[in-house]
Amino acid sequence: MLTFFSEDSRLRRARTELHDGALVSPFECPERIDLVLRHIRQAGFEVRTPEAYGLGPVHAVHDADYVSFLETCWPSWQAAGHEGEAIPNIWPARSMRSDHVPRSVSGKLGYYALGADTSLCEGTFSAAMGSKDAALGAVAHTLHTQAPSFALCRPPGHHAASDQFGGYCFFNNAAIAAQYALDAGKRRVAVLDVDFHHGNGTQEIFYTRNDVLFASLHGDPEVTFPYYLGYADETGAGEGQGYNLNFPLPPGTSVAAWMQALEQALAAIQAQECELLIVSLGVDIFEDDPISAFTFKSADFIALGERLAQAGLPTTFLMEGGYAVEEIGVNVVNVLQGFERESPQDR
Ligand code: OKP
Ligand code: ZN
Repeated sequence: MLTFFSEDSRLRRARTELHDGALVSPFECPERIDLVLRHIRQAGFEVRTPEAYGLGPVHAVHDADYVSFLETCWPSWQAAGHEGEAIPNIWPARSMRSDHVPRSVSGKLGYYALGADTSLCEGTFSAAMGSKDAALGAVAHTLHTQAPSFALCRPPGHHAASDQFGGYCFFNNAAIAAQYALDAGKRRVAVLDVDFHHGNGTQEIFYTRNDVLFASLHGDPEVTFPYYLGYADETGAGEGQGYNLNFPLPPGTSVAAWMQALEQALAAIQAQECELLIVSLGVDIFEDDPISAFTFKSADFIALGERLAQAGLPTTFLMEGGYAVEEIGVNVVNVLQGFERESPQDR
């Protein structure tokens, strides 16, 4: 499967993640790229560098002030004389005002952050630009050829909301790609999010719209990050009513139960006449993922790819989570090869 990847994705090399009360080396590290690329190359997939699409497609789904903040945060943080990486530690929580963006970089940081797990550092903005370019290159390829494509996006995107970063995400690659497809003439796009964590950002961006159907299978937010979104009763609002589908599942959910939820998600995608399928492909549903709690074995990812192909839609896969264990490469390629094997033109 044709793969899109920008070397700029390597430019983010954060040293710190606030995890379980300690500053640790981030789970979302550039080595993840090599783990996946090695298996992509072994599978014989061509890897293509995307063109630079600039900020136009970013502004189509993200707030302009948020985008400027991401671009200027690191130099401002350094100019303020701070020694560590930029980590928010105060937010406009419920008891305070959220209608005013403070002038100070520390105040802006909390305003534009979802949490404290994601440090901003040198190269973060450039890496986020490369990541969304990969997504755009892949979706443009699928739009032009109907052929499936894979974007090795890094950093991931699905937690990034219209004006907030966090959960290792800055630009919402899936939302940017979906909007690009709509702007290119598609009438309705499905975003299917199979990452272990709920795609709160993608949900937020499209919550009141019916031109993007968002369906997500994920760890129950009662006990799983991001905790404050991803419940089953979030079904969309206004014109978007019925176009948001959450399948929260308990930690330890069997692959069989997970595949049953997938059947329901795919049935909705089929019923709503979606013209393109964007898969937010997190392989952190793997049994040995260090920060997740589902039970996929490597072979199960082949079955996932096969089932997605049976939906019969032009499909773009975007990399989301899946952390530094050797198997992330195998698991990604298993999905893509399962998909190719089951695709109509190959039958
Ligand atoms: C990003 B993606 C560990 C708790 C969770 C954030 C998880 C972000 C996952 N300290 N931290 O959805 O894979
Ligand atoms: Zn995840």
